[in-house]
Amino acid sequence: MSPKIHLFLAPGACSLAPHILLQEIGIPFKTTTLRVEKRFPEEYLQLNPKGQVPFLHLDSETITENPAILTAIAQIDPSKHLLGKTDIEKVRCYEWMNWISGKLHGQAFGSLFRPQRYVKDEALYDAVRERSKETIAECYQYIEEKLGERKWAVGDDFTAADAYLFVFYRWGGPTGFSMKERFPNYTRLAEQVVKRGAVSKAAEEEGITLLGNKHIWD
Ligand SMILES: N[C@@H](CCC(=O)N[C@@H](CS)C(=O)NCC(=O)O)C(=O)O
Repeated sequence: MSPKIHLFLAPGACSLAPHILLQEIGIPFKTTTLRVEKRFPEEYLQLNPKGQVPFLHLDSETITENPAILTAIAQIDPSKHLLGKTDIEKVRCYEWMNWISGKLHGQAFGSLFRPQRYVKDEALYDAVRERSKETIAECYQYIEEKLGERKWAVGDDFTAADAYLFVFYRWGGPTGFSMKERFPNYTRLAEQVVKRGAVSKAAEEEGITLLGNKHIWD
């Protein structure tokens, strides 16, 4: 019997990665769209006290944190190999997901969009944002070099790591980075990702453009 699945997301947010994975699996699921750009809606705090999207209801479980959510979704249909095909590919997938969640999202973009997490004094926000841009550039360069000539981030096929990397590729243009010119390997990966039917479906449902600059909220 299929599990009962309900994803809480915000358009174009990091929740796009689990949304893509659910579409890849192709079993029925429900979504609820929340707006989080200003403040996470208070009435949903009882469902996720962390006050963030994504969170996933999987039968009677509530799951938070992208690497955990992506894992839970991938486990629903192991035949899709969304965490890779071999043990070492799985390890590499976790290596990507943890780094994306902690460094690229939490630290780099987190300090750009929400400098108040890092300093109390509003007068210092711009200085924090400036440093964030440098950290984002360093992260993008790391991705660029780590990808090299590879078609996909892990192994020889699409995995959760690609969906998750794609989210932050989308955020690059609107943040002021010339993604195509500066990061051709990352661009190649993003262009592969957008060709997938599952990705178009997720984007259509969220009302976002895939490589445009609408909706990049953190
Ligand atoms: N560590 C969390 C981060 C989730 C996160 O930062 N979500 C953003 C959207 S991309 C959010 O809900 N921001 C609202 C807020 O922090 O108030 C994860 O990986 O799932």
